[in-house]
Amino acid sequence: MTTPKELKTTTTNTWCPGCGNFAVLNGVLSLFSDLINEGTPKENIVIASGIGCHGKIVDYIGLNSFYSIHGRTVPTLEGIKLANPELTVVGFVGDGDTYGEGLAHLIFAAKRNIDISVFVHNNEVYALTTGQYSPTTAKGLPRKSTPRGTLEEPLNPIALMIASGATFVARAFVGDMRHLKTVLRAAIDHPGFSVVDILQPSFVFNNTYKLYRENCYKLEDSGHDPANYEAAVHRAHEWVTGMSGKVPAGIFYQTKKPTFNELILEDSNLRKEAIRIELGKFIEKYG
Ligand SMILES: Cc1ncc(C[n+]2csc(CCOP(=O)(O)OP(=O)(O)O)c2C)c(N)n1
Ligand SMILES: [Mg+2]
Repeated sequence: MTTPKELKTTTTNTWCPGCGNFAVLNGVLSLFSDLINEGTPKENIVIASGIGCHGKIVDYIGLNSFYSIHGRTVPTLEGIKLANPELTVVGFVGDGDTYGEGLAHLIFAAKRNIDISVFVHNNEVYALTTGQYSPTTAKGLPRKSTPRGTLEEPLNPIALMIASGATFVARAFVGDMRHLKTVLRAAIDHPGFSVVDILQPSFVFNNTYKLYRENCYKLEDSGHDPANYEAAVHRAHEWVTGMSGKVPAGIFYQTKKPTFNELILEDSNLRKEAIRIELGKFIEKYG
């Protein structure tokens, strides 16, 4: 029996008091201990992170981990999964880190449906570097780098991920731990590429706790069917950072497609078979 506490390292935690990252940490410590207790060998879970406040999470979890460079967590996860398909591979990334610096990696991982899970700590700001605007900062919101407000429209990561071919796309809010854990677990259990946009307020640089506590609703309570692509696209456009109104949370879209590892295996088996046939013909002809 492994407890969440046993999976915690003794490293001093340097997140600000009240940071939404604590909820993600506690949620995944509980989730990983569940996986281990259900039979996943501890050494078969591998985690990696990007650069930012979120990235420190790998220091606080006692599992095999890799502290990646800025925006390059997703290719790191892909390499790990390609090298050993037996592993459960999970990444913790930031909105600046992966919706900005490393966005192309995220799109192509979704496109090839590699069986990894990417958890985006979306605090809508560059927190570690003390509050510059990020790809998901609301238009017009003053930030350290944009004191009169950002001029750009925010990115809609949910719509982008569905359009990129992701087979599991969800949103969760750290203010609802039980729901957060359920969504993250469903992402890990999903065979294929899964991405969860986690609304994770930065207590110091972007305190959105009240906003999301008052406005988040659960997709599963609203009759949404995650297997319905058109409905998922519609829900994805219901809300983007800065918009007033209700914020959908839960699984937007889930479907099943062959994973990249399965395709590679099939392709190499087909190639081996083709070589075997050609070799047979050669031996028949020339003895
Ligand atoms: C290549 C590179 N560019 C820029 C930086 C500086 N830098 C460190 S963290 C960060 C932004 C982090 O924002 P986010 O990914 O949202 O993480 P958060 O701190 O909000 O969790 C930046 C720009 C860096 N470390 N490496
Ligand atoms: Mg951030």
